[in-house]
Amino acid sequence: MSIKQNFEMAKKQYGKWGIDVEQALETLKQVAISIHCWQGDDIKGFEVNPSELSGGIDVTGDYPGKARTPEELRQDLEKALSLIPGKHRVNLHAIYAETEGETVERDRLEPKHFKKWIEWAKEHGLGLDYNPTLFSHPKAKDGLTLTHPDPTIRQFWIDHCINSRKIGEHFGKELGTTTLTNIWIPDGYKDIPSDRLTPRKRLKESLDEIFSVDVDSRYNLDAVESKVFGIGSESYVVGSHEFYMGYALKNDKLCLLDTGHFHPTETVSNKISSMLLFNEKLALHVSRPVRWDSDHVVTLDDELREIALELVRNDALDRTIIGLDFFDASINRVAAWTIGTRNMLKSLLYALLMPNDYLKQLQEEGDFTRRLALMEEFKTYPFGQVWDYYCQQMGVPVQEEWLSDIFSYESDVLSKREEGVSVG
Ligand code: RNT
Ligand code: ZN
Repeated sequence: MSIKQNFEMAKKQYGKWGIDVEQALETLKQVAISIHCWQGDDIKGFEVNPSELSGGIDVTGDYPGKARTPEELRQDLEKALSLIPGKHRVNLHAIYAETEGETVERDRLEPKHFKKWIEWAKEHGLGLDYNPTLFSHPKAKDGLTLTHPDPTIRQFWIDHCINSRKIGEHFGKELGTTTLTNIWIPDGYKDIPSDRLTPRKRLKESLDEIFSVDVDSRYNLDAVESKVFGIGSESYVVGSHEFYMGYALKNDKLCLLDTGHFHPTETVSNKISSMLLFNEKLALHVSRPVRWDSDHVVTLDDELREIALELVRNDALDRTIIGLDFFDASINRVAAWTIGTRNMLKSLLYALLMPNDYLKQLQEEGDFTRRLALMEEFKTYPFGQVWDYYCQQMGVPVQEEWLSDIFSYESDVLSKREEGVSVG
């Protein structure tokens, strides 16, 4: 049977439940995922004198072929994007600036250092998102940035965050689509603090200063990303969830929830509805924690589907900025992007093909038997056939066909990178 015939059969099955499959695909088409550029080069960036990765995050593996230059990174992103249905966004970090060999300190970065990224984004119809980089730097060596006791170090990072917001605003203006600029800091302590309050007071003050600079919210939105612990900040993280939830609510900023930044049995899916009751918009870093914030490639697991269901059921796709955040250097990096992003989209399609109104009604009526039975039965409804059809319609490879593209790209492009041509 052809993909189209399979699709027609699937459509009939969903149709029995009043589910409009064509409408679901239309909705899916409108969703832009913010794809993190840092999967392509193990969060190295292109600074003239790069520091080792720090901040309590880690990339493991040494799969050959990582991008060594902005050109290579963009080429790899293009490859991944050609295997993912839809129009998406690319999420940059400050360390991906292009300064043409000149050392530009992070507190001196300007929009012009992202000229090529903007041109590229325009050419490919992509939106851009942005992050100041408050790690992998001599001034972040002791694990403190915006909360450092030394005011000159704090000021350096405050200035960096301010120029980041301006860079975000510039992206938004140039590309005609609002940029999300997200602040994540590693600050915390390995061991039990004797004072939890003072660093948090300082973080509040630093953020107030950063946000006191006017940036047009039509072009740039600000988010703050919390965390529960990191390597070297096991006992205390200044920017905890409660801290940022309070800060964001009071100051009209977005909270960014990273799915790896909570206790292992705490789920982001269960937070979305509460967050959306009190916040106009929400930002996500969809990742996959394995025992800890390990940033594994996103798979189509229960929690991913549950997140997608929350976004769909609560009509929150327009109010949520879905970003990805994983870094795996033990597999082909372009494949990592492809797998993770396709999974994010698959989970949304899965959620769009559920009889969500009826399931809500069953709960209201107290019919928990039917609620459970249907939620389980729908897990094996033919959503894969709808996904295949969608991929075909969108001009990207169907099922695992994309793997052969990846492996030809690996032999034609990625493997050549190891042949000693040293760059940068
Ligand atoms: C770290 C945060 C943060 C980073 C990126 C590189 O724990 O999740 O989002 O992963 O900014
Ligand atoms: Zn994150």
